[in-house]
Amino acid sequence: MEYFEGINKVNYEGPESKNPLAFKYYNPDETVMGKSMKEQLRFAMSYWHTFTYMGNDPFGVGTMFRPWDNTEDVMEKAKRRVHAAFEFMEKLQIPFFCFHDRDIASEGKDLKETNERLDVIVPIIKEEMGRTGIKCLWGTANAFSNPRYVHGAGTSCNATVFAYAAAQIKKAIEITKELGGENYVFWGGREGYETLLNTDTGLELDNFARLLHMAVDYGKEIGFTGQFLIEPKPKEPTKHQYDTDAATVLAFLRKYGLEKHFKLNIEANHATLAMHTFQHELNQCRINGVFGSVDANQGDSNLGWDTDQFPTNVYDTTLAMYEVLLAGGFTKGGLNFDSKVRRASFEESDLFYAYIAGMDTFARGLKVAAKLLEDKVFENFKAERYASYNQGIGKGIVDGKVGFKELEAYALENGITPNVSGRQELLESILNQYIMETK
Ligand code: XLS
Ligand code: NI
Ligand code: NI
Repeated sequence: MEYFEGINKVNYEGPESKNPLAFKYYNPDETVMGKSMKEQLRFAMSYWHTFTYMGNDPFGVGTMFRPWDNTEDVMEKAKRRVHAAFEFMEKLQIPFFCFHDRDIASEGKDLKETNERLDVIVPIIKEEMGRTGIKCLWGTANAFSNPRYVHGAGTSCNATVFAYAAAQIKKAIEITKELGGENYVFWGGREGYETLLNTDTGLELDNFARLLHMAVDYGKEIGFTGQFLIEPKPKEPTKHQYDTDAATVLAFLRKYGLEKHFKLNIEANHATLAMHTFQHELNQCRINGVFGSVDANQGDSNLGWDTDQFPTNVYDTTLAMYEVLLAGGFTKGGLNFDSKVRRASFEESDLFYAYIAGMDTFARGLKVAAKLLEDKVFENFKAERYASYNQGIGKGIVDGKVGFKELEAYALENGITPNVSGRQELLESILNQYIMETK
């Protein structure tokens, strides 16, 4: 059965095309910095936003009535979603998908039945992967939706809930391995607090680290070779999420000796909720050697919550891809569209327009970023700006050859050489020129 009737495979037609169902900038086979765009960008579909989100919001029920959901039988629905998802990815030439355990099969009456449901669906997904060549970028456990996680999962005050979460994550790692997932993600949905009046943050964080160590140990035990990732977010659903931003996560990983086992999955809208730019979060991962993967989306600067919109801002994708390229590009990670169509964009075709917009925006960002790097626009400027550390007293500082006494003697003797302008506006106008003129 075909779910997206009347929509054919989406192809690259170039920037002159007016066809809404064609790529204008994403040309999968075109080489950019030594790799095809397909390899550079490693696009992934999010199973949840694309195949389980119905358009519900805090004020109203779903607006999206999908043809694949047209059955009361939950397992039949789960199977139809698999077929619809692979038809969708094939038509959009998306090479990867990401999923939560509960996206692919809903929970049964108990853990045993829930796991049995997964065991029915996973082989069907595997078969579709074999048929299409589409791969799994990452899997994760949804340890935040069910009411049992009201006080958290790994950070719950209730030890039996901790045990249940561990059991759920164990199974999620197993199925991610079974599907050849290249990464396994932790997003601590309810790992945070609403008030310190009832919260032992010390114990909660220790326990969360214990859970992550158990996951790493179990992954080794079963031969899971994927990369473990942790995804920062500052707020939502709790008032304060422990994994607030890249710097906070890094400090946590280092405190508990987890930094060798984890890299970060940076989501654009989470960066902006933390009052950072998307580029800043990627930059912090890069300089600390923990850049892993990206959840591609964008927020709305007028709204203070996680809107998970499809990315359409070329300025942001350019600067994000600039950091990704500086980090050496994606290895196991990729660009997962953790993005959802607006509630009023309820037709199936909107899913296609949304992904095309997101893929084209990142493809364009990649090309501009590559050109900026090739021409060393900012790199040359930075090299010049910090040149005083290459010789004389600057070199002494960098090499650890001088201390306060030598520096005092130097300052008394020499004073300072005059500062020069940071040239921000000039650099911004050059960036604009590259965004507008790069072919
Ligand atoms: C929610 C998160 C979630 C993770 C996976 O805000 O972004 O979608 O990516 O659990
Ligand atoms: Ni995400
Ligand atoms: Ni988000």
